[in-house]
Amino acid sequence: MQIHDLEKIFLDKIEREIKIEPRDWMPDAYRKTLVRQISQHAHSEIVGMLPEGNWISRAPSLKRKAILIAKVQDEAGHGLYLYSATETLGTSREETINDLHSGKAKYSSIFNYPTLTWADMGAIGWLVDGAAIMNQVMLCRTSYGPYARAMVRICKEESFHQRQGFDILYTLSKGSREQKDMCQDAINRWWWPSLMMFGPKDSDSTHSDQSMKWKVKRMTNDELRQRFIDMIAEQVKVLGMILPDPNLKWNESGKHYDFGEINWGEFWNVVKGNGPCNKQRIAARKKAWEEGAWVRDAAAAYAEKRKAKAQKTELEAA
Ligand code: BYC
Repeated sequence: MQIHDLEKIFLDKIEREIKIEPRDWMPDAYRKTLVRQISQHAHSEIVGMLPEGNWISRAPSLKRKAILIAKVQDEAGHGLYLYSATETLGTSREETINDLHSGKAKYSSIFNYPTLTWADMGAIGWLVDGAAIMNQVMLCRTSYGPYARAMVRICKEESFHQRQGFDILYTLSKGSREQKDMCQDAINRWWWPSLMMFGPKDSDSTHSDQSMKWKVKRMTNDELRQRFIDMIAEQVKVLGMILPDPNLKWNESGKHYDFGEINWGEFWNVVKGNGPCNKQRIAARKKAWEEGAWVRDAAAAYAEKRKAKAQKTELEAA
């Protein structure tokens, strides 16, 4: 079959909302954009375990500790589904992880900020997971089958994450003066970085146009960001707290909240590796990878042994 026939079949599937599966023909650029996005998403989940892992030993009660451990474990699971989805595109796990360690692959800017108080666990759950869900709900309908299916499962767990974050902040917001201040301080620090999670403005987004045509993305960065702001601007009222944006205002004619200018200089600085915790995060991941080498070796040796045993049994039976 000619390449243009294959491309026609591919585009026809996209048009008719038929998922593209690993064995299907796909344009190289589509494969490349998926490897880039899915692997970066996987890295975000794995690096995202670090800021919260920082508070497991300091959670204020046994119940909060158990919940936080479960959440961080869920994130490890999300990373693994997504690394597997990347592998279906013909990229090995080692390659993907090397790209993270070498700085070639990105991960979400948000995880380069420090977690200074317990209230940050609440703000991460409510705002960071909230932003992640807003983005990931649309990704449940992405055109690549393995990514879409991973997203369905991830979204279910993320909803629980967001609720637990809100619950932490709600408790603090009803507490002592000091607890209320801690809650407001965490919201102040996490609000703007959460808005940056959606990526650059549409006019500065490199990949959006093509990704929208291929239905990899179903909504643009700005559309999702606006939806998130409209949702959070209402929820913050329940906490009796405020969002740190003097320009946040309901726009009656547009039926949305107007908001202030995002500091894009800060965003690109963090993306380029100069955020408060970039170096620390990559160093922690490299250390974990090196210290986990014996586990990977042992698992590979065990798998090899089982395979040899299965082959022997098969030969004996034949
Ligand atoms: N941070 O053309 P654009 C979670 C990069 S974790 C860093 O708009 P695209 C959780 C972008 O990669 C959930 N880099 O890109 C875990 C591109 O550079 P490259 C994380 C960013 O791909 C633990 C350039 O800027 N979610 O839930 O069309 C605890 C131009 O951007 C960022 C995902 O990963 C950023 N924020 O759109 C709690 C969702 N934004 O690649 C929670 C999957 C942009 O050309 N990803 N860049 O070098 C996506 O949906 C899309 O990739 C994005 C960006 C919307 C993020």
